[in-house]
Amino acid sequence: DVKRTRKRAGKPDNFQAVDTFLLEQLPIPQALRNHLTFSLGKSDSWATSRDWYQTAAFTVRDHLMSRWVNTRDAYREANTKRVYYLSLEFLIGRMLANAALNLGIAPELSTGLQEIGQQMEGVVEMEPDAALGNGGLGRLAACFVDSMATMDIPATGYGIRYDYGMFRQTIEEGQQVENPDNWLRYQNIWEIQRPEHTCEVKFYGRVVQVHTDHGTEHHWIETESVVAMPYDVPVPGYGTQTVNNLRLWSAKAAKEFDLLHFNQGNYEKSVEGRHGAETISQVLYPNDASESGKELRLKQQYFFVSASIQDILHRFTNYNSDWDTLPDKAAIQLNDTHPAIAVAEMMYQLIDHYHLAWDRAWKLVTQIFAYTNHTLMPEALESWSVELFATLLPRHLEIIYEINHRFLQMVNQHFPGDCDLLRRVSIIDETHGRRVRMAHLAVIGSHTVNGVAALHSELLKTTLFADFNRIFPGKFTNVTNGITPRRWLNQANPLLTELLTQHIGGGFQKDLSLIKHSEPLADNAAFRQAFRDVKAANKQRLAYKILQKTGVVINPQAMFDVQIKRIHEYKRQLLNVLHVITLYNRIRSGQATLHTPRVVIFAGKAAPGYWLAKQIIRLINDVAAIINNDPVVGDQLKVVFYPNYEVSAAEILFPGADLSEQISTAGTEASGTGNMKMALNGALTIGTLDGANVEIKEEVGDENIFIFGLTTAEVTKLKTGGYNPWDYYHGNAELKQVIDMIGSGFFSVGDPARYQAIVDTLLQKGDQYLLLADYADYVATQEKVAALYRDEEAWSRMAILNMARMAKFSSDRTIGEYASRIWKVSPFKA
Ligand code: B1N
Repeated sequence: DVKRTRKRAGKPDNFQAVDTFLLEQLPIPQALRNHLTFSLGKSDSWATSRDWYQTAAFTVRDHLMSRWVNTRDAYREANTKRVYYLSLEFLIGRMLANAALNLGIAPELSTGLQEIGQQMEGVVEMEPDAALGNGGLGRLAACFVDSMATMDIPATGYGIRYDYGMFRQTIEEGQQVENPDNWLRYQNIWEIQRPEHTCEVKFYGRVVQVHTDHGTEHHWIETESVVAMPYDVPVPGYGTQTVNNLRLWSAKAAKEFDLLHFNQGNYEKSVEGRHGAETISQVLYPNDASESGKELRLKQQYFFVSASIQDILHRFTNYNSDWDTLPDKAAIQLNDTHPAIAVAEMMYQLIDHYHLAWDRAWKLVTQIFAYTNHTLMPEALESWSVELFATLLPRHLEIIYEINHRFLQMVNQHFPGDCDLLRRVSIIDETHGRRVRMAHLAVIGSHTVNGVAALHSELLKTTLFADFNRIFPGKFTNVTNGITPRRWLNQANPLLTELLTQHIGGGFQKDLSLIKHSEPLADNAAFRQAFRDVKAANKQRLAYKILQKTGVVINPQAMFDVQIKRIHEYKRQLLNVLHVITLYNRIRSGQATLHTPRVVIFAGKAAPGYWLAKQIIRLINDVAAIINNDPVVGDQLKVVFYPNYEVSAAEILFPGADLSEQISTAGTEASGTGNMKMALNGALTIGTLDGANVEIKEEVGDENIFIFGLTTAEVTKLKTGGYNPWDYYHGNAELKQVIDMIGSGFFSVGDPARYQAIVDTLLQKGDQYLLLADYADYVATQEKVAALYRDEEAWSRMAILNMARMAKFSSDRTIGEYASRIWKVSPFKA
């Protein structure tokens, strides 16, 4: 290829092999010492813990660099088809230990640090989490890039380099307080700025039509520009030379400052414009499964989408000349509708910039894009007012109108005269003011739309996208979520990894199907004891962290009953609280003679604007304060709210769990992924038939999971038949007592009205998530859980079977399905 040859010309054949070779060959202790001196400019008598972390990070980075360079060169050389994963969130967490693990140098790094007097555990802790995501959706993207690299799939992640990630949560007087997450305060060793790949992104302005010999052209003029500066983050695969790229865009002012104002002495005004532009990538929106509707959020979406599409098309035109081959070179996955404007942006670039005809461009678009839906919750479905769109992206609004016009014409041909159908499927919602429905744009512009668990994907076809499923039969499919066994087994649980390796050998990190070989060990008493010893050590580690963070002393012998996820009414942390108070009442009244000691652990953040979720956090803390300090209760029951749930906290919490709480109202949780992490780490699940719980039950067997509550069909039936929570309240004395205690200030002494709103959602406001309907079955099922826990052999047997049967939930399996069924890409080894 001509252009490629030109790019490579003038460089000797051995250009890259020369200096990188030596760095990787250096013994790690020596590499550490070198970096302390030459990268940090320190001697070890003055080195701080952060210096040691940075020293270790530089050392590990040396082992990444040549593989990263080689992977990129090899993809270019072969001009291979690539996957582009567009996501507003990548919840990566810490990178040092993960990179060392994936590169296969973790043991050497650990001993190397020891040789110079440092402990791996302490060094690793100095790294701030990359918290560029809210919860499951963002963490899924991080697991996916790990799996794509591990499976040698040519892939790039595109996202935003937020200056501030997910807020840091502290608990003050029982209440959530949000603190800024200044994660870039110290040098970020895992990113490399690539100024040569900056793009310009335009906003505002207006569109004029220009008539030329070739037809009408649309010129978007009088725009305001922002510069998109890319920062590349290496993504090393496990047990492979592949290191893929995650490209995160940062917004920079197009003009550094306004010289006119500067020269007039108005310094503040001279940098004002810069501030406006640079706010775009300043902070992650902290809403999980609900939309903000803010202009800045749409700006963030368009900013990173436009830069990414420009980047993708530059790469394509550098190595290809025939536009019709674009779908053979690029597959773009939309992580929810957050990047759905990419459909219009691709049309804009192909038509206005590269001068393709509409039909040809549209055909390409619908061969390139695929869209993953992550939720059915109506409050999360994105729509933007037409006015906002017209102001911010006038040309894109025109394009969306044209897409819609042609789509509705097609629908009208297939379903003549069905005006109601046209109204329902239109991209423009006209019910309350005109709004652009991003999910409709994503569905119409994609060749495939998937849900994230079998139940969720079925519900998409029968509810949210039922009309589209008639119009586009075959477009909808399921790809069940998964988690990476590198971070969530090997890294988070080294003791379990070691035990498994002793018994079934290594290799399950890269091929989780091998873990099924541990199944027979469930019947091996010695193994069960060793498995319990591992769990006990992990609980000890967690108990110590809990003491550090909360000051609560817990008994590691007690059952660790864990619910860790975003705080949301549909996830029903409140149902868990009702159970906790029920146990408390039974202990106080002496009914709990055969009580199984429990520590009920909660963790999770509430969106700052979600008042009721914050009230739930406060209630948990108030309940904890009463129960934990009641001498009658003692060690039988403790309640813990673990602050600032983040990836690095999850790595301690999952391995320490005995019981996994997955108790959302059936039909509301699209998948869940914490459910998989907990079972893989040997916890038993108490859960509803919701999301991926359904498939976990299929894998582990009905007898190895505690399922309770209404099914999705029963929820629908109960709601349409007229659900009355008061019936349950009056029909169950224990339930009534619990709710009355919350409502009368038992847990908020001196402020009895504090939890009136919570009680009202359960009674006056109809209990939307059916907590009262599921309460009795939940409590009864918890009794079975408690009874089983008293039989430690039976419990461990079941926990081992859960772990051994989690193979399906590796994100490698998930990515394999996307690659073969949706992206049509094959592994490519550099
Ligand atoms: O995506 C996860 C699923 O496992 C969870 O069940 C699901 O709740 C989660 C708007 C979301 N759905 N929607 C979001 C996040 C941020 C935002 O601004 C919506 N997150 C999920 C992975 O599939």
